[in-house]
Amino acid sequence: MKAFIFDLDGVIVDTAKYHFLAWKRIGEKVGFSLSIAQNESLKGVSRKESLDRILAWADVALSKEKKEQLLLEKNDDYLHQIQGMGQEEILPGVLDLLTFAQQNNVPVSLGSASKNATAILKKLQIDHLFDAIVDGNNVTKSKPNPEVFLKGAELLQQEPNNCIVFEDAAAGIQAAKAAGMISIGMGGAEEVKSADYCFASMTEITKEFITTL
Ligand code: B16
Ligand code: MG
Repeated sequence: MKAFIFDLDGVIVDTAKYHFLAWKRIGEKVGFSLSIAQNESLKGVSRKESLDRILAWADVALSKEKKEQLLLEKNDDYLHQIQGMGQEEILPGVLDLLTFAQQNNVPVSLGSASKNATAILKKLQIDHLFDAIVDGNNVTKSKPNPEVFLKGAELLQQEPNNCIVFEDAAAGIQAAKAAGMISIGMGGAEEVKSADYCFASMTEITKEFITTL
């Protein structure tokens, strides 16, 4: 049986809307209005890299100290928004797939760019369903670099071509492909159509499909 690597934001839980709001407010502080399309391209991208891209779009140069301050403000805003988050926010079909994995001895890793990933998995009460967690705290290169997924495979002691990556972002699909893994694009956005397989929701992924893979 193959191993599963799950992205977090946009695959397990829809935290993308909270990231968007927080980045939009940071953008406004430097006189910039972040569009939905621009936000889409930030999905799966690390916090620091996201700020750099926003500042480049805004054509604004800031000192290192000011950037650090904005990064803290963005994260405080985001954490405040997800404060009350619980199991009810897990996206449909996710618990089923994680349970299927556990019952069938399929190794499971998280492969997320978020530095808040472990705290979020705990809030959702599903951290015990992961054999390995690789997140923004364990990697030096942001998706589309494959580091986050390759580390996940290593921790699970799996060959990359034996791993299936569930991703909702263009940068994540590129990372999965660069890692030599099977990619499954989630959410139905145009940006993930380059994945090996695409599903609007995890409820559409049948056990037969997984077994065939
Ligand atoms: P944080 P993923 C990514 O998570 C998000 O898609 C992206 O919007 C965010 O900037 C990044 O995590 C960093 O998150 O600020 O919490 O460290 O989709 O790779 O799970
Ligand atoms: Mg994501």
